[in-house]
Amino acid sequence: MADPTQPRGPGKLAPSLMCADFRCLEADIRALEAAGCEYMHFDIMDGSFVPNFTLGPDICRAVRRMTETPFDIHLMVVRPEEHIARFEPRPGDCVAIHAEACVHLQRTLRLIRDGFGARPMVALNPATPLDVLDYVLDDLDGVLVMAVNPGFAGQRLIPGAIRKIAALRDRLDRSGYAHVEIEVDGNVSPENARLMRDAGADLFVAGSSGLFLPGVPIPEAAARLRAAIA
Ligand code: S6P
Ligand code: MG
Repeated sequence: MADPTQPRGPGKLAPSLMCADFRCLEADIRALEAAGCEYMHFDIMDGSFVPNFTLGPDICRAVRRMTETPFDIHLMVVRPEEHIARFEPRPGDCVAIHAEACVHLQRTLRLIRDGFGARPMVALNPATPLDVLDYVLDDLDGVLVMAVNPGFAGQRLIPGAIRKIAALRDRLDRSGYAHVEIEVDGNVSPENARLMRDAGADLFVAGSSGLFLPGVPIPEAAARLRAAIA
């Protein structure tokens, strides 16, 4: 059980593979491994919950053959409970489901933990209040705070996200849930990552704003992000 009076561990990185260069995906993955990235983040979209399509089970399966790094599977799909098994989650992986997309939230979180041994996370759109978490805190390992509206890379931070992270950290620490991790996704540049870290985030989804930057090698970009979330 984490002690809220003690300093939190260093921030962790979850590279958003949808922003990688698919012409040389394996080379990017090797660079991300060398940079010590703690997870590989997969954005799964269904064209319904969000107006876009991205990665799917085949690419997850292919990446499994390339790396032992745990997966961070972000399901931006309606009725996620019907699709989780297709992504073959393993112990150590995170699986995030959106509170807005899931009628039976508690049951689905239990499925992730008990059915697959993975780490259940609830993802929240920018406008979704924290109260939806009140009765599922025992059933999750983390909360994924969206700093942009889900669906696309390359968007700008919604400033309320920083306040939301701070309010969530405070709420978790004061109610005996200091061990619950806060993940943040969207416009994680080094500058924004520092603000997110100061507000209480633990895990950072790094995409086109912080890690996959034109002309900047992945090791250099990762080092800048690491410095911001230390
Ligand atoms: C967005 C998705 C994210 C993006 C990531 C892109 O709906 O959930 O994981 O891939 O945010 O990063 P950036 O730096 O372009 O915002
Ligand atoms: Mg994502």
